[in-house]
Amino acid sequence: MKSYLLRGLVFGVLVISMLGGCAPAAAPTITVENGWGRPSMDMPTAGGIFMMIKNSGDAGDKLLSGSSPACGSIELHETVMKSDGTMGMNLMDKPLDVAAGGEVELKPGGLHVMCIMKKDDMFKPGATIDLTLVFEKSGEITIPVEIRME
Ligand SMILES: [Cu+2]
Repeated sequence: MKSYLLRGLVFGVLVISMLGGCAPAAAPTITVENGWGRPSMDMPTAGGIFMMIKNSGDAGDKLLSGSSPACGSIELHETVMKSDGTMGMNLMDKPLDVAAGGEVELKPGGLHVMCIMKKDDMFKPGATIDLTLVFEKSGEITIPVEIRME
Protein backbone atom coordinates (compact mmCIF):
# COMPACT_ATOMS: atom_id res chain seq x y z
CA MET A 1 0.00 0.00 0.00
CA LYS A 2 2.80 2.40 0.97
CA SER A 3 4.87 1.64 -2.10
CA TYR A 4 1.79 2.16 -4.23
CA LEU A 5 1.13 5.56 -2.67
CA LEU A 6 4.73 6.50 -3.34
CA ARG A 7 4.45 5.36 -6.94
CA GLY A 8 1.21 7.30 -7.32
CA LEU A 9 2.98 10.36 -5.99
CA VAL A 10 5.92 9.97 -8.36
CA PHE A 11 3.56 9.40 -11.27
CA GLY A 12 1.53 12.46 -10.29
CA VAL A 13 4.66 14.62 -10.16
CA LEU A 14 5.75 13.34 -13.59
CA VAL A 15 2.39 14.14 -15.14
CA ILE A 16 2.32 17.59 -13.60
CA SER A 17 5.82 18.34 -14.87
CA MET A 18 4.85 17.11 -18.36
CA LEU A 19 1.95 19.53 -18.40
CA GLY A 20 4.34 22.32 -17.55
CA GLY A 21 2.87 22.71 -14.10
CA CYS A 22 -0.23 24.51 -15.39
CA ALA A 23 -2.77 22.60 -13.35
CA PRO A 24 -2.71 19.61 -11.02
CA ALA A 25 -3.34 16.50 -13.10
CA ALA A 26 -6.27 14.27 -12.26
CA ALA A 27 -5.11 10.85 -11.12
CA PRO A 28 -6.66 7.79 -9.48
CA THR A 29 -5.64 6.75 -5.95
CA ILE A 30 -6.43 3.06 -5.61
CA THR A 31 -6.42 1.14 -2.35
CA VAL A 32 -7.47 -2.50 -1.99
CA GLU A 33 -8.70 -3.77 1.37
CA ASN A 34 -9.95 -6.94 3.01
CA GLY A 35 -8.61 -9.44 0.49
CA TRP A 36 -9.80 -12.96 1.22
CA GLY A 37 -10.51 -16.11 -0.71
CA ARG A 38 -12.05 -19.55 -0.47
CA PRO A 39 -12.10 -22.73 -2.52
CA SER A 40 -14.91 -22.64 -5.09
CA MET A 41 -17.96 -24.77 -4.33
CA ASP A 42 -18.72 -25.39 -8.02
CA MET A 43 -15.23 -25.76 -9.45
CA PRO A 44 -12.88 -27.98 -7.41
CA THR A 45 -9.82 -26.65 -9.24
CA ALA A 46 -10.68 -22.98 -8.69
CA GLY A 47 -11.03 -20.48 -5.86
CA GLY A 48 -12.97 -17.26 -5.43
CA ILE A 49 -11.16 -14.11 -4.23
CA PHE A 50 -12.98 -11.12 -2.77
CA MET A 51 -11.96 -7.58 -1.75
CA MET A 52 -12.94 -3.93 -1.59
CA ILE A 53 -11.36 -1.66 -4.20
CA LYS A 54 -11.48 2.07 -3.44
CA ASN A 55 -10.48 5.04 -5.56
CA SER A 56 -10.00 8.21 -3.52
CA GLY A 57 -8.40 10.02 -6.48
CA ASP A 58 -10.00 12.39 -8.95
CA ALA A 59 -9.70 10.22 -12.07
CA GLY A 60 -11.20 6.82 -12.82
CA ASP A 61 -9.15 3.67 -13.27
CA LYS A 62 -9.75 0.18 -14.63
CA LEU A 63 -8.77 -3.24 -13.30
CA LEU A 64 -7.30 -5.02 -16.32
CA SER A 65 -5.90 -8.34 -15.08
CA GLY A 66 -4.13 -10.09 -12.26
CA SER A 67 -1.76 -12.88 -11.29
CA SER A 68 -0.81 -14.94 -8.25
CA PRO A 69 1.88 -17.53 -7.55
CA ALA A 70 -0.94 -19.66 -6.06
CA CYS A 71 -3.00 -19.67 -9.28
CA GLY A 72 -2.45 -20.93 -12.82
CA SER A 73 -4.30 -17.86 -14.05
CA ILE A 74 -6.62 -15.14 -12.80
CA GLU A 75 -10.00 -14.19 -14.28
CA LEU A 76 -12.57 -11.56 -13.37
CA HIS A 77 -16.03 -13.13 -13.03
CA GLU A 78 -19.54 -12.01 -12.27
CA THR A 79 -22.14 -14.26 -10.70
CA VAL A 80 -25.32 -14.50 -12.79
CA MET A 81 -28.69 -16.26 -12.70
CA LYS A 82 -28.85 -18.77 -15.53
CA SER A 83 -31.99 -19.40 -17.61
CA ASP A 84 -32.75 -22.57 -15.62
CA GLY A 85 -32.77 -20.58 -12.36
CA THR A 86 -29.45 -21.83 -11.02
CA MET A 87 -26.48 -19.57 -10.34
CA GLY A 88 -23.49 -19.56 -12.62
CA MET A 89 -20.61 -17.28 -13.42
CA ASN A 90 -19.54 -15.38 -16.48
CA LEU A 91 -16.12 -14.18 -17.48
CA MET A 92 -16.23 -10.35 -17.57
CA ASP A 93 -15.71 -9.28 -21.15
CA LYS A 94 -14.39 -5.83 -20.27
CA PRO A 95 -12.10 -4.27 -17.63
CA LEU A 96 -13.66 -3.40 -14.28
CA ASP A 97 -14.26 0.34 -13.88
CA VAL A 98 -13.36 1.97 -10.57
CA ALA A 99 -14.74 5.50 -10.82
CA ALA A 100 -13.09 8.56 -9.27
CA GLY A 101 -14.21 8.73 -5.65
CA GLY A 102 -15.93 5.36 -6.04
CA GLU A 103 -15.56 1.87 -4.68
CA VAL A 104 -16.27 -1.60 -5.99
CA GLU A 105 -16.88 -4.56 -3.73
CA LEU A 106 -15.97 -8.04 -4.91
CA LYS A 107 -18.02 -10.46 -2.82
CA PRO A 108 -19.58 -13.93 -2.83
CA GLY A 109 -22.62 -13.92 -5.13
CA GLY A 110 -21.34 -10.92 -7.08
CA LEU A 111 -18.19 -9.80 -8.78
CA HIS A 112 -15.13 -11.84 -7.88
CA VAL A 113 -11.64 -12.69 -8.96
CA MET A 114 -11.32 -16.36 -9.91
CA CYS A 115 -8.14 -18.25 -9.16
CA ILE A 116 -7.99 -20.81 -11.98
CA MET A 117 -6.00 -24.03 -11.47
CA LYS A 118 -5.28 -23.15 -7.85
CA LYS A 119 -2.24 -24.71 -6.24
CA ASP A 120 -3.66 -26.66 -3.32
CA ASP A 121 -0.49 -26.48 -1.22
CA MET A 122 -0.75 -22.64 -1.27
CA PHE A 123 -4.46 -21.89 -1.71
CA LYS A 124 -5.65 -23.59 1.48
CA PRO A 125 -7.60 -22.38 4.52
CA GLY A 126 -5.32 -20.67 7.03
CA ALA A 127 -2.77 -19.63 4.42
CA THR A 128 -2.20 -16.16 2.95
CA ILE A 129 -1.35 -15.77 -0.74
CA ASP A 130 -0.20 -12.78 -2.79
CA LEU A 131 -2.47 -11.42 -5.50
CA THR A 132 -1.17 -8.84 -7.96
CA LEU A 133 -3.81 -6.68 -9.62
CA VAL A 134 -2.98 -4.70 -12.75
CA PHE A 135 -4.72 -1.34 -13.18
CA GLU A 136 -4.69 0.71 -16.36
CA LYS A 137 -3.32 3.87 -14.74
CA SER A 138 -2.13 2.79 -11.29
CA GLY A 139 -0.12 -0.18 -12.52
CA GLU A 140 0.45 -3.26 -10.35
CA ILE A 141 -0.85 -3.48 -6.79
CA THR A 142 -0.06 -6.61 -4.76
CA ILE A 143 -2.31 -7.47 -1.84
CA PRO A 144 -2.35 -10.28 0.74
CA VAL A 145 -5.31 -12.66 0.41
CA GLU A 146 -6.27 -14.72 3.44
CA ILE A 147 -7.71 -18.11 2.52
CA ARG A 148 -10.67 -19.21 4.62
CA MET A 149 -13.13 -22.07 4.65
CA GLU A 150 -16.51 -20.32 4.53
CU1 LIG B 1 -15.88 -17.37 -10.79
